[in-house]
Amino acid sequence: MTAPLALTLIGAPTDIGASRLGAGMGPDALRVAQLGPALQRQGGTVRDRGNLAGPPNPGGPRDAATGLRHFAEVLAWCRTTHDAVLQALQAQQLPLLLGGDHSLAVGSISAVARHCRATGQRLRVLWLDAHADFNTPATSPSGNAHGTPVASLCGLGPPELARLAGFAPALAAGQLCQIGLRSVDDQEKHLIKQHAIEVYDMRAVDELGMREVMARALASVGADVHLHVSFDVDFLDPEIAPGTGTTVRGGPTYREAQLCMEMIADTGRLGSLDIVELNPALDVHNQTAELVVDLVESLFGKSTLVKDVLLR
Ligand code: 6HN
Ligand code: MN
Ligand code: MN
Ligand code: MN
Repeated sequence: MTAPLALTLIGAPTDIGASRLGAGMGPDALRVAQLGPALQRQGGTVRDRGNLAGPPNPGGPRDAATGLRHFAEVLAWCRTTHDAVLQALQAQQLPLLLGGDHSLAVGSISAVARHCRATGQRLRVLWLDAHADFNTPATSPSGNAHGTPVASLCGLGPPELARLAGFAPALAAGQLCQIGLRSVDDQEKHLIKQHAIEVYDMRAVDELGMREVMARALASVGADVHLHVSFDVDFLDPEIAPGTGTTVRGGPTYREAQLCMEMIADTGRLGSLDIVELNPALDVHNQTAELVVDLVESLFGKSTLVKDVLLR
């Protein structure tokens, strides 16, 4: 890392896109787990701009017009998130979006795509998740917007979300890589195939190992790349990370998750991050938030390697 990192924490306290309530408490759980000081220890300067404001979650069924639950409120949160993330990027800051549920990634990644188009950087998005989040309102089994952000970013579904970057699709399929998937709806599988998304599901992690998966996922990441990581806490195995709304067993272990984060750090190209779907209402003594802070330290270069000391 050449210049010291200037990080901006952006809280988005909402569960607007989820069926279970509680992800809105995610930003404060991360603060309680000392995310800011932990990042500072990695040599960054950290500014916490506090929490964004947005509409409450009205709950209720799908809107007839959009097929999503309370679409207007989802859109309001994504717009506010987009504006805050873009502002941080334009101020040469590295934005860390503290969700909130995963629908917010339409806002953050649309902003990152817009920024990369303006600066001429190549964008690469790593989507760490148990789920593909590739439903459209037409395919969604739930009507929950947190199951649809990847489809929006690929130009599908409600145009207000798909065009948040000012152009659509915000992401070309080749810019996206999904890792850790193990719960993908049938119609999502068809969309993933149709869009030729690069996917390393848990079967791939089992067979290739996390090291080879990450080597492949990061192979194209050179000096001209802005790397965005969208980290859904349910990526992690629920045995170590119970504090999230849609757990699926059989996820990465602690060591696999650490290696994933360390290999991303090694590229030196991390430019923006979402931490989403942390739900303190489902957690035990904030352990999931503490685990996430531990992993994010590795993502920003904390090394436990003895070798690093010996080579210094
Ligand atoms: N997440 N595929 C399911 C749905 O309702 O579309 C679950 C989505 C979970 C989304 O965890 O971000
Ligand atoms: Mn997700
Ligand atoms: Mn998920
Ligand atoms: Mn989830």
